[in-house]
Amino acid sequence: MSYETILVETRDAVGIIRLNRPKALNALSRQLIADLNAALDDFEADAGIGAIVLTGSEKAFAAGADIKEMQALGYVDVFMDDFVARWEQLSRVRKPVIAAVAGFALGGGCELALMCDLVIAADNAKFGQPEITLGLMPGAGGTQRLARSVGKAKTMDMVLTGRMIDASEAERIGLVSRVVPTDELVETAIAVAQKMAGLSLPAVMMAKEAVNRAFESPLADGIRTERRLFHSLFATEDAREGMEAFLDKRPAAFRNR
Ligand code: CO8
Repeated sequence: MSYETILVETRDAVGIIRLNRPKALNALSRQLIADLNAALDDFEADAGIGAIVLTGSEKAFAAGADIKEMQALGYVDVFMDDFVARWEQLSRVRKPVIAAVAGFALGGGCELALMCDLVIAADNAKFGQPEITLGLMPGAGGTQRLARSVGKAKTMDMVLTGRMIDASEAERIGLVSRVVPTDELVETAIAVAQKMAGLSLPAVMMAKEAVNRAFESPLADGIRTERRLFHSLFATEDAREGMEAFLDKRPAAFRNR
């Protein structure tokens, strides 16, 4: 399937989505979000895909919502259309999604990265929530996911001033998992995704669900969810195989991946 604003490919069991509006630094237009959602749906439904990588170009992961499109909108337009809701589809994907971020990840671009399960950054990456400089504020989780991810001090600093942070600061504050040289970014992200895709998919999906509960529920509820999911994995053939393989000192051959 080909799209107007993204490039899609698969590498073994990994689905790769590359945002591709180079002239607008991958600004997140209505069309781009529609294309992204369609590609995510396809990978989610494809039993052969175990993990997804979302990336952009070396210059920009995404420079935010498309300001040219937004500029034409009034309150009733954005309220009735609720276009932010469509962006949230990424946060509902059940398979693991890795953001591979080089260049600018600003505004909605930073928020999109925050919806992914882990962010791998190139050493030239820059993260920011500059909406305040437009007379706006973050609208796709930038005040919420960012605060839960890096805490109040850095979130207020970024959201109230629009200050961009570089990759090393982003790693220091826990916004990104790893920083790698720019020319190794996509291959590193694909290798991490391949590692995940080689494991038991139900276990990976349940582990993702459990970690995400930590951001949505009180501790006791999160622990209970974790316990129930942990118990349920004992019903899978993959868990039998994983434990047996360890004791046999051989690699596990998971079937549900
Ligand atoms: N929207 C539309 N076009 C953009 C955007 C954008 N966000 N960012 C860059 N572009 C375009 C520029 O207009 C320019 O186009 P043209 O060549 O036609 O003039 C082209 O991309 C290249 O940009 P620059 O010439 O500005 O490149 P520089 O290298 O000089 O600067 C920057 C790069 C610093 C990234 C600069 O482009 C910039 O500041 N961009 C805007 C960043 C921004 O403010 N982002 C936040 C947008 S608001 C937002 O994301 C709200 C999300 C809330 C959720 C909403 C849900 C829908």
